[in-house]
Amino acid sequence: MTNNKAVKAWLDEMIALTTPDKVVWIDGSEEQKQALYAESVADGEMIKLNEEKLPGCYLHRTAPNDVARVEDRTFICTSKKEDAGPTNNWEAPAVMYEKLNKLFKGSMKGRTMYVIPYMMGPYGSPFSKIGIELTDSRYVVLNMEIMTRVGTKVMEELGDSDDFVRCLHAVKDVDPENRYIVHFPEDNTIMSVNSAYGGNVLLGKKCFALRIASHMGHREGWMAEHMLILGLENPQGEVKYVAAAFPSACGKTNLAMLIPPAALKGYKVWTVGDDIAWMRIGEDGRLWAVNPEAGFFGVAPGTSTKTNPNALATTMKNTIFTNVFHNTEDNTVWWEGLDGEAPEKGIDWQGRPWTRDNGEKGAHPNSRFTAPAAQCPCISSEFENPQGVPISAIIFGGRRAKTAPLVYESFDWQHGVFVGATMASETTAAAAGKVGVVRRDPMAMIPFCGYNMADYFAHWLEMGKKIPNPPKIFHVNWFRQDDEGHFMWPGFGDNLRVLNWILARCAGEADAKETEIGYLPNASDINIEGLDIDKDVLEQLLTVDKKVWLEDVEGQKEFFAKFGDDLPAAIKEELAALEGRLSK
Ligand code: GTP
Ligand code: SPV
Ligand code: MN
Repeated sequence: MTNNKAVKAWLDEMIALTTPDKVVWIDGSEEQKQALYAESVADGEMIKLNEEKLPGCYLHRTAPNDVARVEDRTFICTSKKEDAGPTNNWEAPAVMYEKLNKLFKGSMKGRTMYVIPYMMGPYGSPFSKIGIELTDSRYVVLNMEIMTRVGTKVMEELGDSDDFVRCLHAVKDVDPENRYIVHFPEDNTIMSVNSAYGGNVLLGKKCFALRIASHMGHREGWMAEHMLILGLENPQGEVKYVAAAFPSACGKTNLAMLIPPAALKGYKVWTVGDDIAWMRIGEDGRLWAVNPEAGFFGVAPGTSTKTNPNALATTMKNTIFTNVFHNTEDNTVWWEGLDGEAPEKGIDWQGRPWTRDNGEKGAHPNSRFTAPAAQCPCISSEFENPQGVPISAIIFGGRRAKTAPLVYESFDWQHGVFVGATMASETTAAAAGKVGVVRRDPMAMIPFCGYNMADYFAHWLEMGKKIPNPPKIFHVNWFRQDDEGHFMWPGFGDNLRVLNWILARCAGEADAKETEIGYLPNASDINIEGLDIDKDVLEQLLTVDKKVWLEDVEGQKEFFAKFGDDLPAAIKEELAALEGRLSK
């Protein structure tokens, strides 16, 4: 299938290691894809859903012990431990290769190896990079066909170059004790074994487009970030782009597709990306971004016609649903938070009979849809633009029941990097482990930074010096709660009210008050026309509680202490300055 010597040599080596019965190249054709779906259905790996209501849609269930990313089984294997840093699991490459080679040995015996050449980023773009994933999972192939650009065209783009990321995945027996998601950034290599779930196995996504790519970006002077990209069109028809980093299951897909509230007529949001942004400095001195992905791997629960109608519309055809509820009445799907009443009965995410009142979740909290971006009703006209889009504002945010106000603006780039570096958020079901625990998650990259995070902060600071017209940096929190545990801000479409303030600040057209943590809007600076919110509540959302913030500073210090002398001086400076302002 190829004359590329580097590809052939690597492929031969991996075939010798895993000994598949058959090797099938993925060409990207519709016929091959349909044949694979048909085989998956025949094997019971996928359930074909109602062709009338959900054409081209399928349901897949993973093993109950394999439903989220596994951060404690994820490794960055650089030759020096300090290059992986204190926030990543590390093992010496030679030791890890030996361990993995044992696990992969004969792992595809009796199975088919699929060879998936894929491109991250638009065709013909200076941003784009190529990977080849070898996998024995049809589920992976069919998801990669949606999430990335795959097939023969990619091999043509690669030509005889050896510049591709080598990705090997084997399902084995999904044994959690021997599950490994391993990155060798110095070798452009990723190896994943004993999982068959999403981010652990769709190696173009978090593994390549964030962990490996962040390492590349550090070396090559660009940025790979866990960010959505959206274009906000105002009533005059002008579009401005923002990129926003929120941790997993904290609202990127929702913000990227938001529908403006009725009172704000004439605004429109265009989606460029919902999870990952690759950003470079453009010739005009601004920061430009592309979405390297071609689809959305979105959280299903909570998605409804009220919260995210655009996501829902995107999933109405050609979509793979993973670990959602199977409504056997009409052979469709359901999840908690979807419109209307729950179905009376059906099959839950574990494949067990379920009734409305049995007290169990029908869909797993991290159940997902995989849908082609091109099907999104609000997909941006710039989605395939090889040059990307110019970014006016960068927004950081997380789930904070307390502490963080609705929105604030950093004083400048350096302070903005500090704001990103001190991000914290409550954990969610997107990763295995406890949910709802506040943890520090700088730039929403703690699970995804492919090198020492102290060097990552330094890279951000360095980029700021190199961008003649850098975006302004903001922080938002849609998840503040009152004493009864209710969300104080309506969120979703109404988040546009905050985006509008942000873009007005970028244009120098909005007021703010200077506080210890940055510039905050006055309550009167946020347009609440048509919104049923107490003035008091809005005031509370826009107040800085110095005592609570000083407690947070202690948490920041504790986190930064991990990095020892590697922590950039500018971050230490900002920390001392913040503490000084709060203590006054
Ligand atoms: P990943 O795909 O894991 O990276 O997640 P994400 O950041 O794209 O999160 P997503 O938009 O899928 O939202 C996750 C959950 O948060 C869903 O259940 C949403 O309904 C909920 N959510 C999103 N935006 C808001 C908001 O503004 N307010 C509230 N209260 N919930 C929100
Ligand atoms: C996330 O967890 O941030 C996701 C889903 O976007 S996964 O692809 O599993 O990483
Ligand atoms: Mn994500």
